[in-house]
Amino acid sequence: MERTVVLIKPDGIQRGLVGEIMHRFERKGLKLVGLKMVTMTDAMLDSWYVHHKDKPFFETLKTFMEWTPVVAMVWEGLEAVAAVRKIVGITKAREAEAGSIRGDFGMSGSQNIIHASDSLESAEKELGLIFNADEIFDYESGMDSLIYSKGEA
Ligand code: FUP
Repeated sequence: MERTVVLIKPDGIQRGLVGEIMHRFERKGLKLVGLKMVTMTDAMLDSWYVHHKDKPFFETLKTFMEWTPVVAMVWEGLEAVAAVRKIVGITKAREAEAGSIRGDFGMSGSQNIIHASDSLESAEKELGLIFNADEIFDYESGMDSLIYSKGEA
């Protein structure tokens, strides 16, 4: 099973979208294995967004991400990285598919409500930046046999 990291960004918190967003992942059949609020620091964001460090929007992005705490979650499931990215939608929210979180709730390409890991490698790195080992939970979910066929997962 894959694990992927999701952040509800400060605009998602301010707009009261936390419950709505979590509901979508739950209904999909993903399993919640980590959840906390965290204030992103400059050092965390330098590492988190290292691929954007030379972009003109980098400082604005960091200021935005430090506006309020974020809600950080780890969701687990079969090919969870790709499944979660689909639910999130593309970066520029005003062009994101209707039905996706960004497509349904956003207009901006920077204040776009939510982050989701874009690969297994990113998920591992992001999980390490935010969560301690004892904040990730291994447990039996009664839902698993309803969500997946025998042997599928
Ligand atoms: P995504 O994986 O969809 O979150 O997109 P990226 O990793 O490319 O970008 C990370 C964040 O940088 C975006 F969510 C918002 C911000 N960004 C901008 O502010 N302007 C841009 O032109 C591109 C990204």
